[in-house]
Amino acid sequence: MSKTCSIPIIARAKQHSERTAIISEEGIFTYSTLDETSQRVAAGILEGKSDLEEERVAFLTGRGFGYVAAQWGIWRAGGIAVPLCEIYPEPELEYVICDCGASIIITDHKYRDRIRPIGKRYNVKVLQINELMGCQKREGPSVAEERRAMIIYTSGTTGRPKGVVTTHKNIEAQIRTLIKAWEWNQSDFILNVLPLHHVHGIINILSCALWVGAKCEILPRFDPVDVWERFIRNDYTLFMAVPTVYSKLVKVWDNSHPSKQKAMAEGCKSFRLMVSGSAALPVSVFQKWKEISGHELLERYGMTEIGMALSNPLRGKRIPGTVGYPLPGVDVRLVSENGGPVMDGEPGEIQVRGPCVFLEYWNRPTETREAWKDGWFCTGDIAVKENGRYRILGRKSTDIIKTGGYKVSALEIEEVYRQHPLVRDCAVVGIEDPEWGERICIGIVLERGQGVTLEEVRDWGKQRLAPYKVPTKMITLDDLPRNAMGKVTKKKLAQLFIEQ
Ligand code: MLC
Ligand code: AMP
Repeated sequence: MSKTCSIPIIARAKQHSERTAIISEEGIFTYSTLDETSQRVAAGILEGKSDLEEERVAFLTGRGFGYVAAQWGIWRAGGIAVPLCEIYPEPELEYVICDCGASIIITDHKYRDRIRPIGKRYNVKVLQINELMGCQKREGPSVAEERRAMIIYTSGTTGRPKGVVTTHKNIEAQIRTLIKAWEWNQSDFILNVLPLHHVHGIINILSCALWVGAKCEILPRFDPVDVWERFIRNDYTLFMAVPTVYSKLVKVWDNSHPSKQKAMAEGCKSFRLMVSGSAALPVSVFQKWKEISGHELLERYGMTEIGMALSNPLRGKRIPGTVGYPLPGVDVRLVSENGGPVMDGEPGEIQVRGPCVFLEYWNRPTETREAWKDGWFCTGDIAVKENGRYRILGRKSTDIIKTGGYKVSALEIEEVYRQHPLVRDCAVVGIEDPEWGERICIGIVLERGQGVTLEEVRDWGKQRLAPYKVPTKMITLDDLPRNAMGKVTKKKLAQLFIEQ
C-alpha cells in the first residue's frame, strides 16, 4: 500500500499518529492503528487486483472500529463504500445490494449469518472484517478526488430508495464546511449514538472528528440511560443528534431523582457545542434542553444529497425554530413555484449549489437530471428567509415522512402493504408526533369480510421493512378518502388520524 495515501481524510491520519481516533466496544484505537488496519483491509479486498476501479463494496458491521476500518479499506482499494443499515430485514438488504450491483459484501461476526445467504443467492463475495484486518499490507492505487467514494440510500418521492453517490471531493467539501463553521479541533471528543449509514453519523460526526484528529466514541446502539451515564463520566466536548434523541434524553431526565438530575446537568458542562438536525427541532425541546443542560442547541439543516447547507451560528444568536445561514462554501437560494426569486418572508423551495452537492443517483439518469435546475440542486424543502436567516416550513411532497430523523417514503410503504393478502388498498401519512417528529400511520381497506389487528400488520411489515418504516397507527376504512378525480386525499386521511 502506498505510504502517502491520496484520499485526504486518510492521508491526514499520519499527522495524528498516536492520538486516539476511535473508542468502541472493540477497544481504543489510535490513528496509526486505523491507518495500518485499513491498509490491510484494502489489501484483502483487492485480492491481487491493483485497483477496484469503483466496484461497489457493501458493508454491514456493528458500529465501531470495524466499520471505520472497512470504510477506509474500501476507499484505499479504489472501491465505492455502500454502508448497509443494521436494522434492515432481508428484503431491504437485498434491494440495496442488488441495486448498487455490489461485487463484495464485508461483514462481521454479528451480521455474518444474515449476509451469507444473500451473498450466495446473488453470487456476491462475502468477506469477514476480522480476516481482512489480518491481511498483508501491499501497494494500493492512487485515488483521484473526482472518483466516486460512497453511495447512501435515501427514500424519495418515487417508490424505492435511491443511491446518492458522492465523490471524495464532495465528502471533503461536506466535512470542511463543518470544521470551519463549528470550529472542530484536535482536542474535541464526540460521542456518536447515530447509525452509520446516513450522513449525520458518517459525515457530521465520524468523518469530521477523524479529519481534525479528534476522538470519536461510537456506541453500538442508542440507549438514553447509558448516554446520560457517559455524559456524567466523560469529558465530551461535542454532541450531535436528531431531535428524537434529545426528546428521549429529556424523558430520562424527567424520570430521574433530583440528585441524579444535578449530576446530569454537571455532566453537560464539558461540552462546548450540542447540535440538532435531520428533522425539525421542536421549540419546546430546545427550551427544555437549555433548562436541563444550560446549552442552546445549535439547529442546522442538511440532506443526504448535499451534506449540510444551513446552520445557526456557533458564536452568534441561535434562534429556536430557525436553521440559520448558509454554511461556508455552500450557495443557497429560495425559488418560487414558478421558478422565480422570492422576497424576504415569502416561501420558496430551497435550492443548493456547491462542491458539497452529490454527483448523481446511482443508475438513475432521469432522476439525476430532474434533480437539478440551472445548476442548482432542488431539495423539495420549503423555507422562508427573514433577515438572512432561514426557517423551514415543510416539504413540497406529503409523501416524504421524517420519523426519528429517518426519511421515509409513504409510497414505498404503501407498495409493500398492497402485497398483504388481506389488504385491498392502503394509504400512508405522517402525523405530527412530539417524540418521533412524525409518526407513520396507515389507512387500510381490507378485502371483504376480513379483519386484522395493528399488531398483525406491524409483525407482517417488520419482515419486509426497516422497523422505523412500519406503521404504528392504523385505521380500517370502507374506502380511502378521495377527491372528485378519484385521487386519494392524504390530508383527509391525516385528519381521520388526528380526530382519532
Ligand atoms: C422505532 N420505533 C418507532 C420508530 N422507530 N416507533 C415509531 N416511529 C419510529 N420512527 C419503535 C420500534 O419499533 C420499537 O418498538 C421501539 O420504538 C424502540 O425501537 P428502537 O429501534 O430501539 O428505537 P431507538 O433505538 O430508541 O431509536 C430512536 C433513534 C433512531 C432516534 C435513536 O430512530 C435513530 O437512530 N434515528 C436517527 C436516524 C438518522 O441518523 N437520520 C439522519 C439521516 S441524514 P417495538 O414495539 O417494535 O419494540 C439526514 C440529513 C441531515 O437527515 O440533515 O442530517
Ligand atoms: P435525508 O434525506 O434523510 O438526508 O433527510 C433530509 C431531509 O431532512 C431534508 O430534506 C429535510 O426535509 C429534513 N431536515 C434536515 N434537517 C432539518 C431541520 N433542521 N429542520 C427541518 N427539516 C430538516
